[in-house]
Amino acid sequence: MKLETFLRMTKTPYMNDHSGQMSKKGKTPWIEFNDIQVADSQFCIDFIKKKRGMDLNTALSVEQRSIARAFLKLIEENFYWTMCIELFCNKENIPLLKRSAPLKGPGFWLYYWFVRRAIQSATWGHGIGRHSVEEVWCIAQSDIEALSNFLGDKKYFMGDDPSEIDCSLFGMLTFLLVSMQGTRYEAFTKEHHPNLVSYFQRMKVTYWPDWDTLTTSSDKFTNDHGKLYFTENIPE
Ligand SMILES: N[C@@H](CCC(=O)N[C@@H](CS)C(=O)NCC(=O)O)C(=O)O
Repeated sequence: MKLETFLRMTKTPYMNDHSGQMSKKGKTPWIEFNDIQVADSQFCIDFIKKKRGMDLNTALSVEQRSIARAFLKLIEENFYWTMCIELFCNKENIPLLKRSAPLKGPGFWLYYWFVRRAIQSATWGHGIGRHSVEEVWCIAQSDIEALSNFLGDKKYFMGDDPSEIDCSLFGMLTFLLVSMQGTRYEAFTKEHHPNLVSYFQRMKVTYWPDWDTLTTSSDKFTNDHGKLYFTENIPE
């Protein structure tokens, strides 16, 4: 979501591949430009910025860039893991996972065991996975509060105009408000931090006018496989 929102924001034509193939680093997302492969959403963004000679952060002061960088890390290196832990390590969310898992029936339990183990191992190394699920929930609430307080009533995270951090924030809010529907994470955000919800809706309408088509026409997204996006519907 982060990378694709960036592509749309910068009107960069792109083609999706939802085959699920991981990058050489074993992660997703990654891009291929001619014969060059770039892995990691931020490296992809930096690569495209350089190739196209563009920067969404030019209007930001040095101080604002530092703040954006700090929030980027809060979103991607901290808050992201709280959501992974809540989804896969809080048994209350098993019904939600069952509805969205790629494998149904007995295959679900294999999927669940595999992903849960991967998350437990990754977060143990990170450190956050050494806390209880309830402690992680407290950390998440502080992150959501910090994001909401900094956003305030601004249109975009850093002010009146969009900048790079909006791609990451929107991506992670999609995880929070769409993929985690029905969880306490979503409920808490809706009840206590509605400005994040309005922001999410604003970003969605602006950069994803085709949201409904994309999310309702196929649960495997195979429909847009191989389709070239020119993103001409996106406003300046
Ligand atoms: N910092 C990386 C994070 C990528 C990442 O963690 N991707 C997850 C999916 S959202 C993944 O590939 N997980 C598979 C794994 O860790 O084995 C980025 O922004 O690209």
